[in-house]
Amino acid sequence: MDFKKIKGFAFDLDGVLTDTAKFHAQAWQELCEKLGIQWTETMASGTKGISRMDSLNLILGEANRQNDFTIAEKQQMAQNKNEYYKALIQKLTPNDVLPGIADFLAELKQAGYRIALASASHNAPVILERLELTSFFDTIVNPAHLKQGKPAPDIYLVAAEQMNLAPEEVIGVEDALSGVEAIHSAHEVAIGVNNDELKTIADLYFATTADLSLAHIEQASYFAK
Ligand code: B16
Ligand code: MG
Repeated sequence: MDFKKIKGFAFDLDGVLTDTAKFHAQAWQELCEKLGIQWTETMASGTKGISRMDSLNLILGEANRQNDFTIAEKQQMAQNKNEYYKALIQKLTPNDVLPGIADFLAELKQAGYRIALASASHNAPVILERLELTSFFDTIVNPAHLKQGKPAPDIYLVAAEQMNLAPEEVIGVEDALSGVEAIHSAHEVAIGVNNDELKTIADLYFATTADLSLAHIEQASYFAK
């Protein structure tokens, strides 16, 4: 990768800016209990980064219950899960921002990089507000306007477009496999964080968000493919 080409960063939210995965999991588990479905590790990792309805379909598929419900029933179930989730994220405060993220965003802003949010979550604007991070972002992609969710490239292509940049000028930062796949399909550079699975898949990998800095990224970029 050519670090000098980079002019903007697109951030995933859940798992990168804050750890809302635990709240998503808690809300899905609440729904699963009502349906008599056992929550599994495959469900926990598979639902990361993908949309609410794709997550529900994955859970029902894993439990062999994919043909048990009508579309209207599934919509109601997804809505119920979101109500549980919305109650849980009310508890978020700036203390829930993951280590190093606020400093890294400030460094990017100071250095003149454009910053976009590329989260599949419809709750992202509320979460950014609760974390007091909204002012760092030049633009937020609205997932409701996308044809396909992650791992399709749409969200990262729109993030580049909204920053007025070519995909090659953008680094995407992700914690989920589906997200890194989306970044790569969009022909952007992928930084993986917080998920060992991404070590060999992302272009650059940092075990913790505390290590994210322009100096570290530039240094690591010399060794990247
Ligand atoms: P919502 P990200 C994703 O956010 C989550 O990782 C995923 O678990 C969730 O299903 C999806 O947002 C949709 O969220 O139900 O709030 O619209 O990782 O892309 O920031
Ligand atoms: Mg994520």
